[in-house]
Order: sequence, then C-alpha cells, then structure tokens
Amino acid sequence: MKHLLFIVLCVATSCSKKINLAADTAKVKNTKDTITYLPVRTLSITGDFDGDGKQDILYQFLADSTGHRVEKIPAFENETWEEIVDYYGRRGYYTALSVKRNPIDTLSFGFSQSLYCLINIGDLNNDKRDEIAVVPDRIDFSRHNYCYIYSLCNATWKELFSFNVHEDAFDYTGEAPPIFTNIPEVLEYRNHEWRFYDYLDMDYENVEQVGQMKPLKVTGCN
Ligand SMILES: [Ca+2]
Ligand SMILES: [Ca+2]
Repeated sequence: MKHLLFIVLCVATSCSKKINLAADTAKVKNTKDTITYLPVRTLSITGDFDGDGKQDILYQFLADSTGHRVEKIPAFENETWEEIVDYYGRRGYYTALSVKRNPIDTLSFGFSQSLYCLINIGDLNNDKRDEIAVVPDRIDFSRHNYCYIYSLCNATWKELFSFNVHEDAFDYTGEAPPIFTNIPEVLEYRNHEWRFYDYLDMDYENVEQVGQMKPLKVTGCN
C-alpha cells in the first residue's frame, strides 16, 4: 500500500519537477573524485529593510546544518530527483536570507536549494521598511508552493501575508533561470499597486472580479 501511495504521489507531482540548479554559472571540475561541482546560485536585492533611511543589501545563500555557507554543489547530471532530495536531506541544507553589514535576524527556508524569486515590493504598510516577496525552491515532491510577504519587525523577520503559488509560474526555456522582478499573472505591479493571484483560494465580491488579480494588502508589524 505504501508503494502504491508513493507511485500515485510521484505521478501527481514529482515526475514533472525539473531541477534548475545554477544553470547560469560556470562548472568547476573536482579532479580528485571527478565529480563536477557548480557554484551555488545566489540572489540579492537592495532596499531599506530596517527603516533607517539607508539602503541595505539583502542576499540569499545556501547553508548546511551547522549554519555555514555552502559554496558549491554537485552538478547532479545523472541523479534522480529522489537521490537529490536525499543528498540535501542528509546534509540538512537550507536557504537563508540575511542583510549585509547588519547583524540582524536571518530568514531561513528548510529543505530549499534556492529561491524562485526574491522581490523588493516596497513599503506597503507605510512604516518606512520595505517588504519582500519570496518563494523558496524547496527540495520536495510537490509543485505546490507559497509566496511569502515578509518585513523586518523589531529586527526580526515577520510573515505578514502568504498565498498559494503553483511552481509552473517559474518555468522557463533556455539555459539560465531568469531573475524574477515580478511573477507573471501571479504577482505584478499594475496601475500603481502590487496585485496577486492565489490559484487555490480567491474570494470575489462580484462576477466581474472572477479570475482577476487582487490588490496586495499587508498588515503592520503589530
Ligand atoms: Ca536600511
Ligand atoms: Ca513596510
């Protein structure tokens, strides 16, 4: 019965999952064991995330179970997705976000090889701190995911809002994964405001709104 359940899950989700590890980076050959390694793909954005009036750099990195930064990973040219999941799981790798030159809170996403997107969406709740939209690239067997809206509240990252995202929103053609400054038809800046579309949970007040993106509203820190 367990085997049947696994097969059903695989057919429903994982078989369509594609790995997109650092396709835009140069390969580095390890001559000792002939394993090809790739530098870990990283993203960064600028903004005033702590509200001090100065621009900050928010950068993403891959960390191991001890918190140390992981600089490179195998190219995974012939491994199955299950083997890649096992590789990350045994090492406890996770994705983290931190502000350069500022010892404030680190935001972590477990079992994630990277981020699908990291977007500065500006100060939506008028507290002088920019909010971020982030979707982790999780090492799992599902294409269901969430877009999280975070803000730095009293030097600690706080989730202000989240909505359902299907990972096909990040599918791409070509060698290099694009850097998303919005998520087409999921999170877009339209008519002077950010709008979102939750593919599983959208409430509408009238027929005209059905299928339309809705204004993104977030609460304050308190
Ligand atoms: Ca700042
Ligand atoms: Ca804000």
